[in-house]
Amino acid sequence: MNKFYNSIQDEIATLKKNRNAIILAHNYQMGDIQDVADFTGDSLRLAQEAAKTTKDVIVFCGVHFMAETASILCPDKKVLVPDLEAGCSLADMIRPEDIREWKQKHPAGVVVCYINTSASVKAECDYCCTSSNAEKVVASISPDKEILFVPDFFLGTYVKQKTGREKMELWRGYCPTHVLIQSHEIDKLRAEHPKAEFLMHPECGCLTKSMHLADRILSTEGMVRYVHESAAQEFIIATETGILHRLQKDHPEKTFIPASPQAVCSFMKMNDMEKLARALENLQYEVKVPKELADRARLPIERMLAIV
Ligand code: CIZ
Repeated sequence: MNKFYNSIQDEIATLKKNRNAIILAHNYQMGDIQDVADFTGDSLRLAQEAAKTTKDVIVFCGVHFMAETASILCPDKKVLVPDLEAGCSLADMIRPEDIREWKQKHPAGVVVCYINTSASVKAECDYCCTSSNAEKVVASISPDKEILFVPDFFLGTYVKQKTGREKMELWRGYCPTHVLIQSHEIDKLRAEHPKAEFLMHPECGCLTKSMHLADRILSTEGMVRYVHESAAQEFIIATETGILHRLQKDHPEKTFIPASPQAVCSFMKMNDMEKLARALENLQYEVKVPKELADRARLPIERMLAIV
């Protein structure tokens, strides 16, 4: 922290004003970052907020593919990330050449990619989706079409089951954080908190075993909305633990129990207040998707937005 400021929060607020910047924080960011952000949300909501902003600079506190999505949707803005190393293991499990290879073998096939993919993978795909709209996106595709769903196997399994789709191939990618959430932990917590509602993210590795137990299978924004409307006082939350800060802040009167306290994404936690301040001070580190790539990657995102 610079000695001219009383606190790092003060420094960030002053630099943000001087830079005419907006701070966007993903639901999995650390609490102090969520608290200084202008908006906290899932990657889609944040990209939409980015697209609407009149500010000159967007500081995206999340992981790299999220900043890329913001850059694709608002090519004229300066999009910054506090730490360039904050990647996504799930997004790294699929490459553009994997999609091209599948398309060569299935020329009439359609590829649906989860938002957790790089811009270069999105550029090869037909539709993009998030965990809140994957079912609708897949359901909108003609049933005679063969689909490849990438990269999350568990979200794909859930969507395949919900849509009853037969010709749907699933890539075997997974989120290393969500696979840490185990069925036996959930069983134990449910026995200890019989009145708690159990909300599960579709990236959970134990989804196939515990799907029937979940009161709702939801994206992080879906969880935020659901808790707001539910009369329940207690919730077991099966996703990355960062979301608990937002849920607790929105509803101090309710109790939120992480399904697994170990479900912490180390990439998400690479951003911190000091790095956020330096991002604003030095306008670092810019994420800019080159125009030709951005134009191709925007297409599957726009198709998704037209459906949901
Ligand atoms: O779309 C997102 O932000 C992710 C990765 C998860 C979620 O459900 O919010």
